[in-house]
Amino acid sequence: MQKGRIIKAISGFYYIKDAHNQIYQTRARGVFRLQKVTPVVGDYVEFESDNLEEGTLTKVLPRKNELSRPLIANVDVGVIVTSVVDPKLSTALLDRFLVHLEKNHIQPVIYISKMDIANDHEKIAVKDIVYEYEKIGYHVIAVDEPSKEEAISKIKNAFAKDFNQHTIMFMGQSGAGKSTLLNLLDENLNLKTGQTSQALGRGKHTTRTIELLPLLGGEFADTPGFSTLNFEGIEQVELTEYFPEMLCRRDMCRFTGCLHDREPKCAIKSAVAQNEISEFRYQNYLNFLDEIRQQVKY
Ligand SMILES: Nc1nc2c(ncn2[C@@H]2O[C@H](COP(=O)(O)OP(=O)(O)O)[C@@H](O)[C@H]2O)c(=O)[nH]1
Ligand SMILES: [Mg+2]
Ligand SMILES: [Zn+2]
Repeated sequence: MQKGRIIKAISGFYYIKDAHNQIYQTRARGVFRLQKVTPVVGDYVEFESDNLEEGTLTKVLPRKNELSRPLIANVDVGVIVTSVVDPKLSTALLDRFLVHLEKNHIQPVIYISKMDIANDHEKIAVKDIVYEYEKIGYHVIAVDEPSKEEAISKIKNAFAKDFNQHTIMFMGQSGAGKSTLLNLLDENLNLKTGQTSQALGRGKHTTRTIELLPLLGGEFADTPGFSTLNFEGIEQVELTEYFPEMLCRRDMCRFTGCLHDREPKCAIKSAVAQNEISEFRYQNYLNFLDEIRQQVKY
């Protein structure tokens, strides 16, 4: 029995990479159909093979997480790419991505692009935002260096620890700079930039297969993730868990199950009043809560 990880899946074949970076072509044993487990890219698996072309995938090991669009398992880190300008930075969108990452136990990293074309006013606004997210405990990367070489080396260093031995997904609005960032991190990737087609991948059925590729000591999925960004499957009471600065204060609310909305003696609302929780994060939270309420009506 051998162990490895599925890095690619095409028409019934699973490509498994072992600890020595050897890639085996395998097929899944029929037993999977009975067990209702469909192996996906990112799965850690057991397999049997005496050559590189005709292996048998025998077992899928337990998953840490599992995303449906794109179909991938065991993602550790989610890099949210958001530009200062063009498109303008929106904390509402950023928080939406953060909620989805938190829900799936994926460690977020926030990368702010296009610092080089921001004016002084915009740069100051970004500093405030960076401060707020760092206060929560998030890793934020916003590099503002006049020289391109220095900027690149700073960005690589900033990411190094997040990437080491990890599986990374990139997400963010179309045009935010995902492909540009990936090209900076690995010039051999040569991804096309300025393409608007992939957007969030929403709706469009794409036949493109996902593949895990090496990047700075980790692996990344070449399809920037999260197509659906609504709050389907998230309950109102659950939302607090995805705002770390609220989660750690929740037990101090007067009522269990407090939604921090109209309830009295709410620790979250006091923290907002005392500037310990930022007003804009709380507003985004309330808007998301409202959206979840509307969803329930269906
Ligand atoms: N000046 C500047 N332009 C950028 C930066 N990042 C991306 N762009 C430009 O923004 C556009 C969209 O970038 P792209 O990487 O294709 O975004 P994606 O849709 O998220 O993959 C392209 O024209 C890029 O050249 C940046 O940090 N600085
Ligand atoms: Mg792109
Ligand atoms: Zn409360």
